[in-house]
Amino acid sequence: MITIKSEELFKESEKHIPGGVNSPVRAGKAVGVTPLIIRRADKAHIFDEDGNEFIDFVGSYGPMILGHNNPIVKKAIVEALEDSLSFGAPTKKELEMAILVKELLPSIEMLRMVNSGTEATMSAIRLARGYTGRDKIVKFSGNYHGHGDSLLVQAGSGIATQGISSSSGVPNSIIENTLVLNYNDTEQLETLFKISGKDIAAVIVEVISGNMGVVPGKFDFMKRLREITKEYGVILIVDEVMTGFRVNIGGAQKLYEIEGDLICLGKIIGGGMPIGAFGGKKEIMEKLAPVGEVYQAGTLSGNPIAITAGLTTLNYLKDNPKVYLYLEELGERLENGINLLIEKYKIKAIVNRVGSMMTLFFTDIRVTNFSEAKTSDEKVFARFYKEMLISGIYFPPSQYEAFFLSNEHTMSDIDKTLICIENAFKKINIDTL
Ligand code: KE4
Repeated sequence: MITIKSEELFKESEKHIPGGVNSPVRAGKAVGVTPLIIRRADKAHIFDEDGNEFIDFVGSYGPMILGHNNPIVKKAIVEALEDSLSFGAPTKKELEMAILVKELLPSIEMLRMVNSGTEATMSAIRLARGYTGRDKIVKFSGNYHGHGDSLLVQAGSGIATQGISSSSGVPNSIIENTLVLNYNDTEQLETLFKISGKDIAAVIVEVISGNMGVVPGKFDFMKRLREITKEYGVILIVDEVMTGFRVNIGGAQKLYEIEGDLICLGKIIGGGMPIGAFGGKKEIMEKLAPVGEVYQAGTLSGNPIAITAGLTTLNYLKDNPKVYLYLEELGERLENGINLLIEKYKIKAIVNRVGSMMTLFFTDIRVTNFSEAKTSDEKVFARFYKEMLISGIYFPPSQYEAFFLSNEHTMSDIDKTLICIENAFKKINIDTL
């Protein structure tokens, strides 16, 4: 694989952009690979500046559920461009988006658009604190909710990859109000609430985690979390930035039949354009300026072009429910194929999957929380990652990220991927002999 142009361009980028990237996980530090400079993508394939072609399982870390270059989304954006890019004023499209999201996610009575998942979670935390008058928040180790100060504690995703337990630059006065529990640990949850329940403003949770790798929430844990937050008047913030419209048109809330008080959205809601959103109960949301006294704002919030991309994507998913059946078929084929290969080559690895998001952990124990995820052999993952890249398979460059499938992946893409995985397992086996 020739990567001359990528190497030259990345070397230059490192002089002008910290680490050469605009988001740390892309730097590939955890796998020891110089990032490829991507030129374009189409359907389920991505192409770098040297013309190498890959089957794409990153999908921009979630948004590209309809695949790249979707003609319907593209046409809608081109038409919207005729009316200019941004006004800084209310538009009909924002209203359409709010009504559609409320229809798809009944737990949302009112919605506020922002420009990223981080803005959504950061704003939801501030709103919960403003509504309850309490300061403490609870998150779970391995859950990542973006880079808002209160939430950069024992986070997953890029933090897990970087091995940073919390970021520098965040004052202790902020962190001391953030309590961290083990994911899926009901006993610890009960104990904390007995001691501090009445001081907690909010619990924020990924009902299906995607940022320590894919780790589904246990049903009884999530049910108890919803009950105990209600008992203590604590706002339950369900972070569906990754799972919203991904695992089901109704998100993880639908699969788990629980309703958060506030819900955070991102990724798919923007269809590939920068969008986040948060919403929930009317009585809470109306605490937001200009109605209430919790301030939150954004120059490009509800940007008409971004909304067009998101609205077109969500309407397509709503009108074509068979997309989720197809994504399940693809995911099942890939998961079953990998499990057969793990068995055949006696590889220390397990697969966690929910629908079209999945992770191959190089460990031989069940992964139900962050400490179990961290038993994975990151060196073997790095070896696996490199072998797959050389074979034309583009996975996220971290053991603690999810692979994503799209409506444009084909069964032959899956079968080709499984052949590449088999070759990688053979080489890993030789290494570990
Ligand atoms: P953004 O600010 O990156 O749009 O969203 C933050 C966020 C919030 N909540 C959840 C559950 C998320 O997964 C994310 C962002 N996810 C990571 C991928 N694990 C984004 C990739 C990156 O940081 O480059």
